[in-house]
Amino acid sequence: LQSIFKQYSLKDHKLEGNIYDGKYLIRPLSLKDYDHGYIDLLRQLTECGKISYEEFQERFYEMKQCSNTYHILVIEDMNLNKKIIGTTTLVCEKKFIRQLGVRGRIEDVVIDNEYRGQQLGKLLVDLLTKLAKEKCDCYKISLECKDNLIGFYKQFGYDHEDKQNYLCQRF
Ligand code: 16G
Repeated sequence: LQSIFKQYSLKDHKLEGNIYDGKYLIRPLSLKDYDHGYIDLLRQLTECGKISYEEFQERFYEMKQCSNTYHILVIEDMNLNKKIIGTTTLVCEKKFIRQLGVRGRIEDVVIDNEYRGQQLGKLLVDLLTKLAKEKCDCYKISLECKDNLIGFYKQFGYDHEDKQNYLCQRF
């Protein structure tokens, strides 16, 4: 991922290496982020329950072992004790269909309430969408969102598909 950042150029945003605007560091999730508010940030999206460091570590390594599958980016506030203030995940699901195709999913997009309005979410979603297309060879990419965010995601090319419905069952 580091090399992607270096090559990546955005028309509307500055991204030099993996430093954005001199204030934020954009990089893959690391184990240390447990102590810098990563789980609390996820709580702004949905419930997380109690997660001990050992549990976090176990899940982290489980994901890491699935090569080229979980790409979790975080944004660290370099001026505020490395606090994690944004995250987005790209999951690349391997398939047999579509000539051993890969399907991308954008998941768990969260920007801390206090950091909204700086286009940080846009940066992460744009970056991971391009990564899915250009580097992970996904044949399609999808996401689920609330009504009020449809406009936000449309700017990256996401839209309703006539031939598909989103069905869900909760346990
Ligand atoms: C949103 C998220 C999804 C997340 C879910 C959690 C995006 C684009 N979508 O739909 O990734 O997993 O919320 O809500 O970030 P839940 O706990 O009710 O499933």
